[in-house]
Amino acid sequence: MELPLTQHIVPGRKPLSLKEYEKVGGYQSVRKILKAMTPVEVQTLVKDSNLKGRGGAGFNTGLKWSFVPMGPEAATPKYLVANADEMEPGTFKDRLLLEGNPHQLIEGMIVAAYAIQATISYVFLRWAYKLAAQEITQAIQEAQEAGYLGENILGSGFSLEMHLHTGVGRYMCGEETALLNALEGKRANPRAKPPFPQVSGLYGKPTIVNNVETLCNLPHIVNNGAEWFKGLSQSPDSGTKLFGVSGRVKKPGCWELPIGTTIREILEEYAGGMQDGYLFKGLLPGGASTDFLVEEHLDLPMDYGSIQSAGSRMGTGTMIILDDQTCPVGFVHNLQHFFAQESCGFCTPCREGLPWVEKILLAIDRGEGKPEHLLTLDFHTKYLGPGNTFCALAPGAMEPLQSALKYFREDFERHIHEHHCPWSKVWQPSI
Ligand code: L3W
Repeated sequence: MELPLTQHIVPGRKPLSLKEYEKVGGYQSVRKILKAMTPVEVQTLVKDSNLKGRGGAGFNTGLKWSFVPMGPEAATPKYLVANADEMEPGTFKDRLLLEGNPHQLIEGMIVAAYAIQATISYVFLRWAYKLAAQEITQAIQEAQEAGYLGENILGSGFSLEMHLHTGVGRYMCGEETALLNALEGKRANPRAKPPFPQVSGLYGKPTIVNNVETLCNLPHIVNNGAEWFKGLSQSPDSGTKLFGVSGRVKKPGCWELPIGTTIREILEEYAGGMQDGYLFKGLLPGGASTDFLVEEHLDLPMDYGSIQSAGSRMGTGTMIILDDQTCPVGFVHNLQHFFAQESCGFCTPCREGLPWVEKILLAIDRGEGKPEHLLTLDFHTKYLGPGNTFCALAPGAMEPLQSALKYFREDFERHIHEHHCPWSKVWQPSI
């Protein structure tokens, strides 16, 4: 099985230098598009490949690009931003790509920028990714010196500048419009959509924000074609995906696998199954802002449609495992603590609702819960759900809560009726 994204990444080894990367075919896609393809042909190729956004939402990448105004009357400059603000709990896939092969990201960014005719690009990097910052800085410099970035790239007439921007460590900046506000030096509140950034983004100009993993797929699609990319997958969604597993499994980690690999295969063959003495209870399939899946879902393929049909989302594809010795109330309380803390405070339901949810969960976890608390939590999963808040943060936060109330309701009830946490003598997540 070909591993396009991670084939040159060796854990613990320094990433390929520019020269080494070129030797294994690096930057060939840039030469190809600049010589032989129009921007719209690149857009069409990527649309045909059915590449979907790997940041969590799964929106068709080529389709998103096609909303950018093209032609001589289009506003300039246009911008491209790589969303490298990876802060979704349990998610560590982009880090692997950033630290492992930064030239692959730069190459993908040149392809994306050419497709939409952007002339200025940014890597918006999570503050804590210090090693990635060093690697990217060096790779940008090497690419610049070799003529892959800057004025008149490889004599094509196409120019692109690239800058590294480091965030200050807020989850909110992963939302594309909050990210753009932060890049402009403003508070990272989300903006109303529409207008979408494709039309009015950074400084009001057409802007594409793509996730790191999404961008890293582009050189391979250009080099090998849309049909090749579709053939990598075991499902109607194309390509491979970085899948991760954290929790009490034998070998937590991150692996590039065909989209459509079953959850069971990822858990048992790659993550080595549950640690001795622990049983599987449930999992969040793609970061913390997705709904729990349970035993009956383990044979589902990890693809956008299959996971959605089970009432959840593939999200970032990095699973968090809940085991039988971890209290589900404490687990969900821990997540709500994170979401409440990371709310930007701009819209009232999110600012006021998330801390209230957190407070109720803490009370239940301490054995101070009341039966009516469960109804208040049920109400909040609707009140903070899609359509009632300004962005996806609070609706995302409600996904693990609503599914925990569905699958583990008896555990919540036991806390309330027994006036203590039944897991209190075993390991508890710390906050
Ligand atoms: C034009 C339309 N463009 C959507 C574009 C939109 C964006 C992309 C996806 O959140 C999710 C969130 C997290 N015309 C369009 C359109 N677009 N409709 O498509 O948009 P959207 O709104 O569906 O999602 P989003 O706001 O980008 C992403 C979830 O991913 N997640 C992970 C998040 C991870 C981080 C991180 O680590 N930094 O944030 C996990 O599940 O909860 O639901 O480009 O412009 N009609």
